[in-house]
Amino acid sequence: MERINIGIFGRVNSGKSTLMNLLTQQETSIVDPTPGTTADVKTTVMEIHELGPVKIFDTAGIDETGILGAKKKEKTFSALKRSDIVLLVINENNPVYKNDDYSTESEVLSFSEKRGKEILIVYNKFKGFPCIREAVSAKIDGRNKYPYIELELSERSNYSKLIEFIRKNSKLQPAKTPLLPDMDKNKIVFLNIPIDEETPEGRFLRPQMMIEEYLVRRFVPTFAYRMDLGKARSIIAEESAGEKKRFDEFITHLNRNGKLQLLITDSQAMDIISKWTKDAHYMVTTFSIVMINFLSRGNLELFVNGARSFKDLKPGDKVMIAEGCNHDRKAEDIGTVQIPKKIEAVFGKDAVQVDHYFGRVFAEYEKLKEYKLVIHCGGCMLDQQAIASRMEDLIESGVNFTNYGVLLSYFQGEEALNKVIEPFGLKV
Ligand SMILES: Nc1nc2c(ncn2[C@@H]2O[C@H](COP(=O)(O)OP(=O)(O)OP(=O)(O)O)[C@@H](O)[C@H]2O)c(=O)[nH]1
Ligand code: SF4
Ligand SMILES: [Mg+2]
Repeated sequence: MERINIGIFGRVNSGKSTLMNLLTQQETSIVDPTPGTTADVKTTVMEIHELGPVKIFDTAGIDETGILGAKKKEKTFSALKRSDIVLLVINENNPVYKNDDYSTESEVLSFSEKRGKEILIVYNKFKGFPCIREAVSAKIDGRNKYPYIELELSERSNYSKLIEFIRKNSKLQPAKTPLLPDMDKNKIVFLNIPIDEETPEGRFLRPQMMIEEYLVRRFVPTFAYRMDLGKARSIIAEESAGEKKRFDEFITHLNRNGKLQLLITDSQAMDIISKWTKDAHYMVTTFSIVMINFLSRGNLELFVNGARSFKDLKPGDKVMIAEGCNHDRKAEDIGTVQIPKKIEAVFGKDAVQVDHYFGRVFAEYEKLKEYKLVIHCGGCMLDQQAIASRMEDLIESGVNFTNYGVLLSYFQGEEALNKVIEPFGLKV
């Protein structure tokens, strides 16, 4: 689901968690006078009637020092990168603020500006203390650029004022990137789902479910097919011929009167699909390409350019393979087996170093520069903001990036690559 991400930032004890609880109207985060109570990013998703579906991050104060402070800060900045709206909380009654250099606030503001975030300032008004908002705001926002509100955050009845403040000052709407280009309701989309050993029983994988639901919801008929990849790749001619015959018969049957409009395959079957659909008049693409185009908000072209830079790799270069989740890995896993094998076949054993990053944690910003190419999965377990944050880090670091589906198609030649990006109006 496409949501707006709202991140809460500021110094320790400024009232960030109190703000989280005011927004969610419950004890989502622990609130305590001990500085540094929130150590990790606390995430919650909810529907705010006036704003729609949102994801909210409560973060650790970024003014904490020491090794632990640095670790917390890194997590906080990772949430900042994924936020659409930045709520900067300032405890306007904190006497420390009077003679401060405001480096904490400046750091949040300048980074947020650089990354194009919407910035809103929340002055937390602790009852009974003298207010120094004007003095503070003159220093951090002299030109009154950012919308601000003064509120006692621990007062639950301030909920409506806070929501109204966000709603009034935010121009954001959840992005509406179509998952697929317009499809004809009277023609079929063929879904090739090989179901390998890694596929959990009882459900399809997220991209497969999302695409099937998206099409059926729009009255576009789908045909789900399980290709036996073992047989299709078999060195026993009869076995592969038998599997091809089964595939061809279904395709011919479905494609009577040109009724087949698109075939979407699992990326790992691209070696077979590109051969077996060479002369096809219907379009072909992969689940992972559909996903990365959607998650990158239509920026598939950047991933195509990255795939084409594969040929420029040289011995001694480093490549990163990044996946958005941790899953059980079996024999023919794309990230740990298929792609590293191909790299070895092209550049020689140990010539190009391959590192892996799995899960929500992406490589530290400083480390990214070491890589010549980042190869990312479909990213179905991540949201658009997480993909955007990774892409921005990579673009700033000057590192090329591509995606499983795009690269595996590129390995089949330029013609195969053109074929899978054609549905998105691209051509190399
Ligand atoms: N009276 C009053 N107390 C508040 C208000 N906001 C926060 N506090 C108190 O200030 C203390 C810190 O609040 P938190 O919300 O935990 O602050 P935080 O920014 O999340 O702090 P860390 O997680 O340590 O970074 C708690 O004791 C809160 O009860 C307020 O509006 N009025
Ligand atoms: S996040 Fe990546 S590795 Fe995990 S299931 Fe989705 S596409 Fe596969
Ligand atoms: Mg907190």
